[in-house]
Amino acid sequence: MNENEKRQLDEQGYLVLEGFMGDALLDAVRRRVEELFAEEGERAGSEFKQEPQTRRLANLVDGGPLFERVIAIPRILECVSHVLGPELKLSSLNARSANPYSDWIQPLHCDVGAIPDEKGFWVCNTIWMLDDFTAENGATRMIPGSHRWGRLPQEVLDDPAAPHPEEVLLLGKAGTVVVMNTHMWHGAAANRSPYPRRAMHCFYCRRDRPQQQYQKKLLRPEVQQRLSPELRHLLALDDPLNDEISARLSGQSGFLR
Ligand SMILES: O=C(O)CCC(=O)C(=O)O
Repeated sequence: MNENEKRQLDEQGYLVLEGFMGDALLDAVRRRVEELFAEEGERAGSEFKQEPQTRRLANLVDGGPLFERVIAIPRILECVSHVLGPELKLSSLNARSANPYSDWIQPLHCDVGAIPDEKGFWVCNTIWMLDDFTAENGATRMIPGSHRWGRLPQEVLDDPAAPHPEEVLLLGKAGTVVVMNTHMWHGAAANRSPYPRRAMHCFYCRRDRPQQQYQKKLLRPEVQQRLSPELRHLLALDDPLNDEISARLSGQSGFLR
């Protein structure tokens, strides 16, 4: 990372990497995500979370070797570790597609309701644009700098779905990846266009905090068996601390809600 990138992430809370995915990766992720939406049908995302007028997929590391590559890209991990420090792990890998002509506005939130603690930041998401993000199609709204406020939007705002005076829309071309300190207030806007607006969310957290999706419970044994030591570490598959905190908090479902 160069100094400008570090400053942008520190001060604004997000960093835009234009064209990061390249055509081949973008095509492959789009194709696999649509296959999984088709396979899972009505129940897509239901094991974790369903949202009005939105298609969702959860537990994507289980969705094919492509995703095992995505979670471990060094340039992305470098940016994420700038936020979290070197002791990080995958929290979850999801996809989200806002339906055409929807009026659903996702309330401003911080991921997993996280407030920075005495050690600092502990959540960092990356948003992978699978379609262009435009002013019409439900781009992510963000409040730059709010990762430093130490408050959750639902504690402070009368209506977290209402327009915010400091909001900025995250616009960009398909293939862009945005590294986002998700203590920063954010939420998807309404998609008023005729097309779906798709994104993949590759979400990381500090190792001393629970995973949003307890990978050891959720990944099929045959997937776990083929993973390299580096991936096992990133997914915290052999980590007693993770077993203690993630297993305890997510219970039988494996999902922290
Ligand atoms: O897809 C987006 O624009 C953001 C979604 C988001 O923040 C979430 O689902 O928690």
